[in-house]
Amino acid sequence: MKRRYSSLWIITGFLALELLIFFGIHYFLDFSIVYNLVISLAVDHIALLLGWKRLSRWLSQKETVPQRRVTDKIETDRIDDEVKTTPKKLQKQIYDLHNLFEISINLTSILDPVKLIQSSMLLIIGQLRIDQVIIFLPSRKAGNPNVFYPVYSKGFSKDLWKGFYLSLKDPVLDMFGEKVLALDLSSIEQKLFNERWHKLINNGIKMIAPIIPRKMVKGVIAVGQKINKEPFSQSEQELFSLLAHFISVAVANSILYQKMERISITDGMTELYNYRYFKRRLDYEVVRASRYNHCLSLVLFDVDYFKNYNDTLGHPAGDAALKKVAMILRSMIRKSDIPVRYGGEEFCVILPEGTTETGLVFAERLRKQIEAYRFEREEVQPGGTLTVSLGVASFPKHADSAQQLVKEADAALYRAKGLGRNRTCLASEKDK
Ligand code: GH3
Ligand code: MG
Ligand code: MG
Repeated sequence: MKRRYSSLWIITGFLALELLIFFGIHYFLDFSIVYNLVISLAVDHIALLLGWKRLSRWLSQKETVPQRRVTDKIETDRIDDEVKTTPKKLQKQIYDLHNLFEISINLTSILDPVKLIQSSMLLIIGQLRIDQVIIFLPSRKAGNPNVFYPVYSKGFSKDLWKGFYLSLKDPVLDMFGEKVLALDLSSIEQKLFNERWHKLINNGIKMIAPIIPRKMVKGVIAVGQKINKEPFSQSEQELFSLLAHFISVAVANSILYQKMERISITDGMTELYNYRYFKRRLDYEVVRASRYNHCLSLVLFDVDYFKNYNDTLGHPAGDAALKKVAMILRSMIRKSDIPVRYGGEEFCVILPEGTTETGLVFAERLRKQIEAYRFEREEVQPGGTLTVSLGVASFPKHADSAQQLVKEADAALYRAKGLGRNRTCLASEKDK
């Protein structure tokens, strides 16, 4: 019954088609295909109506010429379309890959952390076409590596993020895991947001990505909406993940470089600057003092009878005493002063812009401080206490070069030793 009705529909359609062709509508459509298709369906139905089941079965199994023409046309159109669009798509993909390759090379070549952060943020702004970005990193001042403070922000009023921070314990940051993947804040469960996240969202933040230098979240990049206000697409979210990954690698690179640089200029035992750095820095400070007509003071000192302390109490006790001397020295200097382990049990301090008087005053204060400090079993020392002898020389009063300044301070120290130790001697002008 159903079949009969559908056959009636086909015949009606066939007649309607004839009418359309008659009235010239074929001008607008490719009627040859439609016409042939309808004929084939009509033949199929007429065969069924007449009980020619074998013919009907054969017809339904076999793709008829008009049907093949339709599928062929669709396929040809698809191939045509692909031929037209594929080179453009490939060109864009090659361009994007080249672009990303350059970004990665440029970022990893920046070793200065401040420049790296600035370049990273400009990169994010440019690539994602946004105008709001914040980067959160641990603050060395705060001393907690698991709390991130905004170190760079763009597109916000100046004081908006003052006192703001994100904690690694935060459940939202917990979602990052070990992989650098950007998160769309709209896809995160509302109940995970505390008031800090509400502040971020209310100020336009849409996506966040972690900075993971070595499997540990060491910072967060947060971005606002796109300039054209459209939502981020899946590929833009992936791009953000990729950029955050590059930034993470560059940050790891820069941290490693900083560490290597610090190690290369630091004495491992006392954590004061080493002799290599001292030489370089003294040359620089002397040139600077000479250019700006400043003074510069150098204090050189040596532990008295240290061989005795070492031999009596053993090398580890000697090491511990040297560390204590370094600690006392560090506690007494200003930020601009340069404390150095000159070698063995000898130390020195460069006091930039220090006059002869400031050098002398500092040396005496240091001597008294060390004398007063209760070192482990210092009673074994000849005078009953562990002491130091010091020599002070200043530029330009006692020397006109870095080399001569060291020589003069050393000569003064030698004099202090000769005069009985535990004292400070000043380089004499006539020695110049
Ligand atoms: P002076 O008062 O003339 O300076 O006598 P001194 O015994 O301090 O001088 P000397 O040069 O005879 O001995 C220095 C000693 O310092 C010898 C060495 O064993 C010890 N020393 C040097 N560097 C280190 C170190 O890193 N650790 C320890 N424990 N001892 C050190
Ligand atoms: Mg000594
Ligand atoms: Mg010595």
